Amino acid sequence: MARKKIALIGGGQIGGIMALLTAQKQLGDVVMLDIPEMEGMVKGKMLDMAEGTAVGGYDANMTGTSNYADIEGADVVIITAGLPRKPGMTRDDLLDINVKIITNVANQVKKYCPNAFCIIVTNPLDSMVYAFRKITGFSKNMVCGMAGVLDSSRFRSFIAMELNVSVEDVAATVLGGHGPTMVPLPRLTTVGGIPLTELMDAETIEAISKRTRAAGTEIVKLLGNGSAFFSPAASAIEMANSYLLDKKRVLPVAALLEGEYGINNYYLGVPAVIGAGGVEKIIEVKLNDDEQALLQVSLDAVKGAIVDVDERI
Ligand code: TXD
Repeated sequence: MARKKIALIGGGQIGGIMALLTAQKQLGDVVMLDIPEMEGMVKGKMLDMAEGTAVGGYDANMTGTSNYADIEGADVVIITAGLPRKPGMTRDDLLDINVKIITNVANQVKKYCPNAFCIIVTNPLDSMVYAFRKITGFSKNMVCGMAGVLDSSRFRSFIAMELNVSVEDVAATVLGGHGPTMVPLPRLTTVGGIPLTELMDAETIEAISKRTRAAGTEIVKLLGNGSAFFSPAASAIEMANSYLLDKKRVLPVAALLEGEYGINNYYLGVPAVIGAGGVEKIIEVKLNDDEQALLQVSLDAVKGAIVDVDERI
């Protein structure tokens, strides 16, 4: 069987880690694309990685390019092209510049990879994935955004740290938009099958939820120049992995809602099954009134950004 082809659009911080993880997991060959001014950088980065495959013990062709013809026929396209946040910026501050970048990327992906499973990572996430879908017109199963896997990974990690247990045993989901209004769901979180609410007091749970909502900003402040990249890269590759291996993982992803959760025509984070059909199924969880109200607040925040996108494309 021929190797799969994974195209990474944007060869910066997240792109670099994704390329390495893709090769290490033997998911396929990697083509990393960036703007012409960065062609040397991505060619160098990928050559460096290719030269490490011998010691890493994995086989993958790893190439860098600024020519879209080189991504032709990719099975998966993961997009991080755009600017990241600097301290003091919100994700929405990136909208103006990143919507222009996503418009350009979407037109090229439409031309060269019409059958790819597309994962958008660029911020502001929920509106960039909406913009990408609007421009490409791709089927909704094949376009989704990465945010919930990262947000729930942060939530799970903080819970594991607090309880001093393996993070593997913490199952959780985070709904809503990728921003300060995201909705961690402690009521549905379990640790080794035991409800979190049995193991932790309400105050500690609230403190962990709060830290989760601000986790990206915490990293932006510490780094001083850019945003998180290890955990976002691992999260996007987990989604690609589930698609390529038809694992049918249940993962929180930004998916196009058409009536689910009472929401129509917006991308928002919800649990979904990711398999060979892409976003195969959105899972609708019955929320209580408080959770539904929080989801509504999150949706309202995303709606504002969508108005801005619709004005621009
Ligand atoms: O959960 C999430 N979705 C996120 C999203 C978590 C963390 C960061 N998230 C966002 O991902 C972040 O706010 C940014 O919008 C993207 C990419 O973050 P990264 O840290 O990888 O940014 P870099 O290192 O600046 O890399 C971006 C690359 C850089 O090399 C640019 O030259 C390139 O994008 N770029 C382009 N590539 C192709 N085509 C165009 N037009 C283009 N413009 C810039």
